[in-house]
Amino acid sequence: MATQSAASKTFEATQFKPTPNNLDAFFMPFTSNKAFKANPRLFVKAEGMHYTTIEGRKVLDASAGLWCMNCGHGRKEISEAVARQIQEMDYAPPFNMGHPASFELASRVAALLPAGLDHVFFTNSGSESVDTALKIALAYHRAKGNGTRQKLIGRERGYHGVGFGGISVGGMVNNRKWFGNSLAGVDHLPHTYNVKEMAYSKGQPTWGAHLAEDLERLVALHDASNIACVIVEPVACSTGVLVPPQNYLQKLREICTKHGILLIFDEVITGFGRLGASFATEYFGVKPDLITCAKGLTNGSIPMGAVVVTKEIYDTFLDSAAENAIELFHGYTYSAHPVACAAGLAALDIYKNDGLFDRVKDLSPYWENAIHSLKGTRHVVDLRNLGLIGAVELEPRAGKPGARGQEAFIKCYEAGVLTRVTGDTLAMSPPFIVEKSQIDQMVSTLHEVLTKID
Ligand code: PXG
Repeated sequence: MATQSAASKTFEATQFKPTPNNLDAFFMPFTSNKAFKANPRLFVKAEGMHYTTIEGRKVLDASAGLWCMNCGHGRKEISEAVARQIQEMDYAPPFNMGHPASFELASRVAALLPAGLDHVFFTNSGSESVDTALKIALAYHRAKGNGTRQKLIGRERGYHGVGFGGISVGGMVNNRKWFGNSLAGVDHLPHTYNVKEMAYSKGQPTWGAHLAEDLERLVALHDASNIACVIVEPVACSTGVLVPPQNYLQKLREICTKHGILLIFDEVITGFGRLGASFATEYFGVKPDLITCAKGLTNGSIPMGAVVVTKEIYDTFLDSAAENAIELFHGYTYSAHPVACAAGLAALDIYKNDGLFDRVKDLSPYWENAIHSLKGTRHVVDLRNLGLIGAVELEPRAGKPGARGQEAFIKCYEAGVLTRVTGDTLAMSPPFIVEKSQIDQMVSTLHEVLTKID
């Protein structure tokens, strides 16, 4: 007893001691904590196309935050909807209970997708969407009496978030190698990038559709009766923007259908207009069985993700469960959080009212030309684009992969443009409200920076 009260006294004392106002305690994600804390970059305000730094400097947002602020920053329609909802009802349990906005948002998301992709499960992030989709794929096959279909197929260089499911099907080595063996029962398709065959392709490369046929090799190896699903990003963004070769996704669809394998499109980035269509499925004319999304769903303002499944998948769960039984043993405390739903509904209104998906379509040719105007710039070895996505691939410094990319990223930020960097690739994905003059500013800043750095 005596030691216990001594311990709780110490705890009380530490609870109320003044906290130092420094950068130490926050263990930052996907960041060099040491480098950042030695030279911090802090944003304090965001409006339209710009961030304001703590020093009061304006920075043009060429990356839509982290590919999520599609409508631009500071949208009053969203902040007002969020404020209204949190005052009206701050939370409602999603298990066994409901609230109207969740049903409305599900219908509105389904309405953006091709007929048949019409049932929506809510999550709180892209990573949760991916793990949810993989679990639905496994449970679907089991509900159909095909419980041996357990193998998950991802792709090299794929990024599917950071859950154990996502890193298992993902194919970026640093995101996997630290964390043990991850899930068993996973295999990977080859990635689709080949600089010799496709450097400087505008839009989709003409070479590479045959790479989808590798799925036949995996079917021959594992047997279709053991394979649950294939998950790919229609455009692999985090790995440095790999645009799918013409006809590649169509081929993948055909092979999946032939073997009864579910096809999952991870549209966490491509969903909600990034390509100039509501989703990549519409843009490419290829219909998967499941779609994961997040980011643009709420314009990045409140964390939220979703998984959309076909009527066939949904009906399978409902038809195979006993009366009054739970059909899917999966869900989150914050699935369909009312405040996130309010943000989602407001974001969908903005996309519609401002015609933002069409704006992306209209701006895409200008964007393509702007990106490709960097051909011949010092250090540039490839340029890639689709919709409002662009990538500038730099030649790595000898023996120091990633160093040139990181320096270019920092110098662009110092020159007033926020890009994204992965290895030696700089990616850009501006909000859809971007003006042509701002696209010019992004490209000229990159040109200047690359001309100056070693
Ligand atoms: N799938 C895809 C295709 C993604 O791009 C996730 C899943 C995971 O989402 P969450 O919400 O759990 O982070 C993503 C996320 C970058 C970058 O700069 C990309 C993402 C996240 C952060 C940075 O490339 N994509």
